[in-house]
Amino acid sequence: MFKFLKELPKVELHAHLNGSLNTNSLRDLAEKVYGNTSEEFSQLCARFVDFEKDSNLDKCFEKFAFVHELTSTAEGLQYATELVIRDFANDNIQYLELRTTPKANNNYLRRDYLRIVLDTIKKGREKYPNILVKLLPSINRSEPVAVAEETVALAVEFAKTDPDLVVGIDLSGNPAQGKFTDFSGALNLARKEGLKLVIHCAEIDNTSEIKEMLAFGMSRCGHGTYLSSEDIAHMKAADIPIECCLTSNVKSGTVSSFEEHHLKQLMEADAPKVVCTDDSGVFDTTLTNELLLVAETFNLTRDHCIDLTMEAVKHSFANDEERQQMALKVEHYVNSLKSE
Ligand code: 6MZ
Repeated sequence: MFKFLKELPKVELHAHLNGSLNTNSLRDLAEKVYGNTSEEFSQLCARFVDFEKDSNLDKCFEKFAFVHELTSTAEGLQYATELVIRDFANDNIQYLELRTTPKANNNYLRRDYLRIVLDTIKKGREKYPNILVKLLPSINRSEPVAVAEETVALAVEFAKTDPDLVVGIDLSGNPAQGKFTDFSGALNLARKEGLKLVIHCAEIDNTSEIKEMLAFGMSRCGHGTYLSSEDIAHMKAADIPIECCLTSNVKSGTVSSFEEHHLKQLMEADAPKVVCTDDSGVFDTTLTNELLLVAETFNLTRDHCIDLTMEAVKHSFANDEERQQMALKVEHYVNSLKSE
């Protein structure tokens, strides 16, 4: 099963740039930023190992802050983007929707941040021709609304020049912080301008916010851990897929075990769902591993895994032609196995 899943041309729809740097890539990056003999480099490596011990949602956010230090220069950000694309390409991801929160510091403005990431994605097309990458700028709900407004304005502007590359807006960040309704104005503007919305919804138990988010609407739902059966029926009727990230949810403590993951409920209800990594670096996983985990936990066959991949093709923000190409790649792969 591992070989079958590894070689399957997969589709990743929920991946945060700074969360997708695995330990090796972080080492490569730290070496590039600080040089491997510097004191900073040894200190960074020691801190990283420390994060592995035990984990909860707050610890994950500390880990993001740590990774952000390494991508706080233009060179670091550019190299990180390249490494992330490389790692997804090596896992045979044929299509990747990457999300990232534009940041501003002494080295770059939010506009520069997006430009660097977009340029690196474009340059990566030559080096990694088998992976098609799109970008969704993220709003961090723990930052001020003015930052969200700036992010939306930039996303709209960049989408005008690169409509096939900047395809949507993500709302993420620590779900225990910030208030959804504060961001609905900015999100609405993005939607009016034709951007798709992916919203981290029901990652933690917050009934009133879940109601607000579902009433507001979205193209895809991040996590959906605490959706009720009625909410799931609503998602099914509205054809809104739930992006399921098993390792992330279990390691960050929002789901108690793989067996109890809500993906089971979604499959039983025949509700739309996609399997994703979330933060493959922070949670030390890959999409191959996630699909294997799903297959082993819920006794899925190869055909089920293909169906899950085709569901991801359907719910991607690729255009019709790109989706057709993606489906064809999966079909060719399946046919090549039959003739073996
Ligand atoms: C909510 C998350 C997340 O944007 O710096 N992020 N937000 N829930 C999660 N589940 C664990 N995982 C990642 O990537 C890292 C940022 O993505 C969001 C957080 O805002 C985190 O700081 P970027 O590339």
